[in-house]
Amino acid sequence: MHACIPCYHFVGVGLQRSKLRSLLPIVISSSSPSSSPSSSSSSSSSSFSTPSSTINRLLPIPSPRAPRVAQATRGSFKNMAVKAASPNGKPHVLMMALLMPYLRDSLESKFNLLPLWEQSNKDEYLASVADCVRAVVTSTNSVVDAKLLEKLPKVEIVSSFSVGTDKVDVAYCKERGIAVTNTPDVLTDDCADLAIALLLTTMRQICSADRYVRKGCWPKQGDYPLSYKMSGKDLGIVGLGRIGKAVAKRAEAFGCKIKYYARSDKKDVPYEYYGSVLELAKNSDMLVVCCAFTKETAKIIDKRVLDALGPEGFLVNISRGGVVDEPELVKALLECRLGGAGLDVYENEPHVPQELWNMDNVVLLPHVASGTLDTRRAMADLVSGNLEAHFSGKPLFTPVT
Ligand code: 8YV
Repeated sequence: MHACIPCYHFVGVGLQRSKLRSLLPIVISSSSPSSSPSSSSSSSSSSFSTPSSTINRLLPIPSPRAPRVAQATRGSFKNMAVKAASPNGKPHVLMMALLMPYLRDSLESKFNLLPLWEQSNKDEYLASVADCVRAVVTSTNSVVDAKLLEKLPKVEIVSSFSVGTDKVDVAYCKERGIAVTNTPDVLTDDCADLAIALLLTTMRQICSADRYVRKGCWPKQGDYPLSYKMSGKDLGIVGLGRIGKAVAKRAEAFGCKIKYYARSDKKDVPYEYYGSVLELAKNSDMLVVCCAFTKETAKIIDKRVLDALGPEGFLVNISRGGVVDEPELVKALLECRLGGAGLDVYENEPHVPQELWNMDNVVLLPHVASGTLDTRRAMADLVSGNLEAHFSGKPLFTPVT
C-alpha cells in the first residue's frame, strides 16, 4: 500500500461538498479540435495523379512491405540518383510513424507510401523525397510543424490519425492552403467509456484491489480498505464537446449531477455551466478533463483547482497531459491533498512520473482511450478516406476548419 492510504481509505460517509454558486466571470477559450464530418474541404481540387514534373524526380522509395530493401537503403539517400518515376501515378504520402499496420496496408494499397519512421537519417530522407510528398499522415506522437512542412513544398494535405490536432501547426497549414483532417466522432464512445472506467477504477480502487488478491494479501491482511462511491456524486466536465457530452450522458445513468466548464454556456444541454474551472472544481466531487489542448487550456488544472477538488475529490484526464500541471498533481497526490487520479495522458509521453507508480488511489493508462480495434480501424478508414477524397477532388469527410 502507498504511504498515503490513511488519507483516503476510511471514507464512506456523506461527501457533502460546499455548493458554492458564485461564478467568476472568467472565460477561457478551449477550442474543440474537430469539425463537422459532412463539411467540405477548402483545398481538395487536385486530381488523383502525380504531376509529371514530380514523377521525374521520384525516388525508388523502399516499401514498408519489403523491409529488407528498406534496411539496405537506410541512410543512403544522400548520394542516390533519381532513378525511376512512379509507375503507378499514385500520390506520395509521407507517414510519420507506424501507428497501425491496418492503416499502413490501406495507405500502401492506394498511394506510394513513404515510411519516415523506418529511416535512420530522417533529414536526408526528407530532403530526398521533398519534391514528391503531397500528403502527410501523422498522429499524436509526431510533430508536424512549420519547420517540417517548409521542407515539403508540395504538401497539399495533412491527415491526422487523431481527433486532437495539437501536434499539427494548423495555422501554418491554413496560411499555406494545406488541408488538415482529423478523426472525430468515431472515437467518441471509446473515449467516453474510458473516462467512466477511469472514474470507477480510481474511486473504487479496482486495480489496486485486484493486485491485493493476486498478491495473496487477502487471507493474510484481511478485507481490503474502503473506497469511494461514484454514483450520485457531482461530476464536473472540463470541455463539453463531443466527448464531454458522451461522458455526461453516461454519468447521468449513474445518477451523477453534471456540471461543466466550456468557453461558453451551451443552450442545448441541461447541465450547470461554470465559466471558471476553479469554481467548477469547488462544486464537484470528480473532474473529468475532455477539452482540446490549446494555449488557453494549457495547465488550467493547476494547484488551486486540485486543492478545490480536495482530499476526497478525483481527477480523470483523457485529454492531454499538458492541460494539467503535472508536477502540482504529483505533489497534491503525494501530500494527500487530492483523493485520487485516473490518467490516460501525460505531459511527456511515454514517460509517466515515477512517484505515481505505487499509489493505490491512482490508475495509470498508456494513452489508450481510443485504443480498440474497432475504433482504430474506423480512424484509419477516415485517414485514408480523407486522402482519397482529397486526391479525387471530393469534399473531405472530416476537415479541421
Ligand atoms: C491518439 C488521441 O490519436 O485522437 C486523439 O487525439 O489522443 C488518440 O486517439 C491515438 O492514441 C493514436 O495515436
